[in-house]
Amino acid sequence: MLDFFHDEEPWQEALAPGALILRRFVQQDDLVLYQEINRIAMQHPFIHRVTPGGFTMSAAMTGCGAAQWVSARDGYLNTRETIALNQTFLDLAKRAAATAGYADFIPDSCLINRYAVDSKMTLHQDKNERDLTQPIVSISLGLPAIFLFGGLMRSDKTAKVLLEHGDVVVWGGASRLCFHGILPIKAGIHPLTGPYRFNLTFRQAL
Ligand code: MD3
Ligand code: FE
Repeated sequence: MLDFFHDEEPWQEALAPGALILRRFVQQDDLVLYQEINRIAMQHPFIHRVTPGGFTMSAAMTGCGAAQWVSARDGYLNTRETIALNQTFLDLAKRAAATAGYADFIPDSCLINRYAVDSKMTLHQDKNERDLTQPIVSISLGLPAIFLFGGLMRSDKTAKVLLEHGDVVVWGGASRLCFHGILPIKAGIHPLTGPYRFNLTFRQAL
């Protein structure tokens, strides 16, 4: 949605080697993205998966594309009928990756996380994808979140980064295996998404 009162000129922030924040990159596309999330969720409702430690995750998950992430042990599986990655999603993810220097990013899957107030994501690494030379492109919509960005060991110190509506981050190269997480979402109401934050991550999973 183009909104002359609230739209800002996008800008970039280098976060770490291989990690680039594209602030407000999808600000104009927020409505179509949100509508597409809802369309996907009608077919594949958001579900709460269970961590390897046996804890139910507070963020709910759905997705589209070739495979869904099931668990750290099982990795990516095609457990539900495939919903094709639509062209809008693909174009945005590839444009973001190319902007960050990954011209040959070929995403096959999109995971969608939904955070209600107080939902969080514990520090973890994403390493179930087959080709770790491919980056991950993440899109934030709705309520803001404080993102924790660490190093290659869980015990490494973490930096806090605020991720806001319309922000995109490309994670590749030396950042691809860094530990990361999301602090509990603070109460609020976003004009588009209400009491939720959504995060879409585009990946080449298979
Ligand atoms: C850094 N999601 O789905 S997106 C996840 O906001 C996940 O829902 C968070 O971590 C969220 O796995 C963070 C940012 C992100 C995604 C993947 C990364 C950061 C990353 C992979 C490697 C390094
Ligand atoms: Fe992750």
